[in-house]
Amino acid sequence: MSLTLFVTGVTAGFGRAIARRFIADGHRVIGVGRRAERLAELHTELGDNFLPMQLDVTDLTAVDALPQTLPAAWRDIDVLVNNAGLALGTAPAQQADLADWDLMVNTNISGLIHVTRALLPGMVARNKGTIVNIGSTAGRYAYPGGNVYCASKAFVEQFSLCLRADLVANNIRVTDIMPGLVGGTEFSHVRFHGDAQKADAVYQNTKPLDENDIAEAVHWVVNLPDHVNINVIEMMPTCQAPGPLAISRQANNK
Ligand code: NDP
Ligand code: 8X3
Repeated sequence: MSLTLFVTGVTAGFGRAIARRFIADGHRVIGVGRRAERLAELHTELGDNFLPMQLDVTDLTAVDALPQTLPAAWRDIDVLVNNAGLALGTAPAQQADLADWDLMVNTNISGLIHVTRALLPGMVARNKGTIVNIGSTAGRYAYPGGNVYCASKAFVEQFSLCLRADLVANNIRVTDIMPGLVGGTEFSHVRFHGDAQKADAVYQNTKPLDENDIAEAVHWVVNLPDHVNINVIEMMPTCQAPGPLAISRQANNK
């Protein structure tokens, strides 16, 4: 059976790999991103099973209007993948740029919940659907400079679990996939505002996950039998593990 997916953040990284993975299986993907030229390239590559949609998920008016603005033949969404998101900066909280904080909240939280709220009534009416939210290990394991990014991904985990609580009688599945270190995407370039040296240093001497590992996890979750819901997947490369809690050792500690 061919599925219709709505995938945010399809112009790079995980979202693009997810679109490719599902279209290779004969499914249809509505792909959302801000960069028109990337969307056009993907359309050329993937053909008419790919519907490019230039949309900024922080434009909440446009997002809220989705049920009316989607082409009629593409309105019955089977799978929503809330993937669009970003980290900005690693400054400690007392020095962080408030504009960075606001954009992370507006994208990772407000964008995600508005897209969900726009598409959910259709799923409920059809008594069918799967929502995959892309969280992060950052939502569980605090690290210096993670502040609002980590908190936004903690939101994604609890929102996902609460969606399940609301939807338990509606045959709608919800999964939060929380990857750790993933290389090969634009994530760190965005986080360090285009500083390639800082971005590359994140992955130096590691073998991180890549975007296809995440696409494979999404594919697995979606293709399980309807009665199986995976609540959360926390995935890391083998070279990464949760670390010790921070302890400040200073002679004058009180
Ligand atoms: P990339 O930066 O490679 O891709 C992010 C995608 O999101 C792009 O397609 C971008 O497209 C889109 N996007 C960003 N802001 C908006 C917006 N306002 N409206 C619409 N689309 C938007 O990142 P990744 O693929 O690595 O990350 C994808 C998700 O996974 C994010 O939520 C990230 O937080 C999360 N994650 C990433 C990890 C990693 O290590 N890479 C690990 C764990 C989680 P455009 O610029 O064209 O709008
Ligand atoms: C991305 C993983 O550890 O860089 O969500 O925050 S991390």
